[in-house]
Amino acid sequence: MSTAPNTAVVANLLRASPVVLMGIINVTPDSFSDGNQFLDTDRAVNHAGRLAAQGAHILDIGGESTRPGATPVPHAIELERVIPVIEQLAAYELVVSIDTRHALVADRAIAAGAHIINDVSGLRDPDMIGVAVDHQVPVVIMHTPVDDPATMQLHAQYDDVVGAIVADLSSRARRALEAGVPEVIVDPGFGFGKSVDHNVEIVRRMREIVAIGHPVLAGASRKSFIGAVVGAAEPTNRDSGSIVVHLACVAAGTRLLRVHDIAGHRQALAMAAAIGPIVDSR
Ligand code: HH2
Repeated sequence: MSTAPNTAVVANLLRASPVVLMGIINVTPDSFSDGNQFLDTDRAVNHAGRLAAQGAHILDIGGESTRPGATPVPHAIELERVIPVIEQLAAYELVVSIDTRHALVADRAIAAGAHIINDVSGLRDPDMIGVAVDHQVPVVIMHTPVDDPATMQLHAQYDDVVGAIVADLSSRARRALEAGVPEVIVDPGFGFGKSVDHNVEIVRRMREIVAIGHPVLAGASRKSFIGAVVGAAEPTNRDSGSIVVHLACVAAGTRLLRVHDIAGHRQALAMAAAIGPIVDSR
């Protein structure tokens, strides 16, 4: 099945809502928080439906864990995991993103009904930009110092972490737009080749990433730096810390959040909105 391209899918979501929530569905045996919970297609589809009912605007389907130390998954396995889920979700009016570093997987996922490419490698696969241009789909470009989850924490060394992220995302975004990608979202890549202090500094200086001028996505949900700060070893016990990080990002102008706990984030954002404007657009 293929869908008509909607080149402004993210712009439309951003027009309709001050903050766009992307719900995480990892169809993997080994993701750090929900590994093995949604490896079964029906379970993954049901979870996606639950997140959509709770208010997720985008459902992010991934078939390869990229947690620190993870080993790569063959493309065939990644496809086996994600395609049946995307095909089922395509039957509903849901916006789906494919969380992959691989152009082949992105291409097949879009043909199956996905609308957005979410690439934690920042479009390093030489064919990825071509896939986005051919299908006219938006891309999320995430910062990571190297495209290698197994070793990325060895590269958590920067003179100026935010300066490095801004320079990297700016040039990758420019290249994608010049090649004809219709929409670009940038993401500082919480936890990808960053120490606890780096991640906290990114939150503190989020305005500098917003100032690049593209919509910003933050994906700190349940990550280990939150566990380190709050003393929660179990990822599912990090939702309160995740909400605080994400609200701080939103207050600095971040417009998209990639989260496990959609219901909790909806509640926090509704309360924040009742107090005052939640996205600082200065
Ligand atoms: N983080 C993960 C995966 N995809 N995409 C974006 N844009 N930003 C992120 O920060 C991001 C991402 C890693 O988290 P998760 O999918 O929950 O775990 P795992 O990699 O173990 O599957």
